[in-house]
Amino acid sequence: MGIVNVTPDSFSDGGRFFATDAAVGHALELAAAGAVALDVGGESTRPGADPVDVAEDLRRIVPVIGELAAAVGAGVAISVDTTKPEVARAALAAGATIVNDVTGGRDPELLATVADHDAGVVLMHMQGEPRTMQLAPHYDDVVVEVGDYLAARVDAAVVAGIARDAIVADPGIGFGKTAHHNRVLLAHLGELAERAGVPLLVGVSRKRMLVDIVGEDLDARDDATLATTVLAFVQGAAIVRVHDVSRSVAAAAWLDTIATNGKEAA
Ligand code: PMM
Repeated sequence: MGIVNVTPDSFSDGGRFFATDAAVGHALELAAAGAVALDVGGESTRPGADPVDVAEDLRRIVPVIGELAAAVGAGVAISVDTTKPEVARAALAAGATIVNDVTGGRDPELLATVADHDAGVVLMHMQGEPRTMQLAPHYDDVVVEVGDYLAARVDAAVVAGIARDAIVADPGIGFGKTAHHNRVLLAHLGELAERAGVPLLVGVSRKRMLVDIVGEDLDARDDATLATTVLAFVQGAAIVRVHDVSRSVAAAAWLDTIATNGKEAA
């Protein structure tokens, strides 16, 4: 899944893709690089970010989604990164087919909207809310708590009328978690997927946990992202959400070749 942030304050692309044309052009590059989904978001969820009102969010994302829906082939899905039912509804009407909700469908209206449109949904775990989530994250057992939360959210989505095979769960790396929590979750993706009962999506691309290891340099952050892409796939994740799609696609293909050859030789 390629990240298309249509925000002026995105920490990872410095707001360079704020203009519709630039966002569409960037998204099409990600599709050409092998993305199977393009995740379009108009509101930053990074820690401490200010909320964006519905009208501004719609101004940012609807034109981008409309243009992308007309431009990409059937093999590429358009996803909208939102927690707001009104934004989800407009995005689905404009051609998106997936809603990526970082609150895991806490708002029943958002789940009902997804169900109404026969759309897919990504349900992510977050402790607290973006403004305050990094102040004092606490878990007794992060794998059990995140896994059980995701299972409960999947059940709520199914009750709301969303098909189970249209649901993906996400442990929410960096969302109300310390570096230690993030590492424990990444090391237990298989157990998390089992607890959630649906495939997992993982987003680590360019995040703070990597900056803490390799520093701010973008190239180094993309290299470190690649390490987490490989780790995520080895641990059983189904999808990774990344900025640099071509590197992750190449790594996934190499991983596949190496692992397949290894199994055939055994
Ligand atoms: N991370 C961000 C935004 N949306 N959605 C999902 N499902 N998973 C994530 O990890 C996630 C997300 C924040 O990162 P960005 O600002 O680079 O998009």
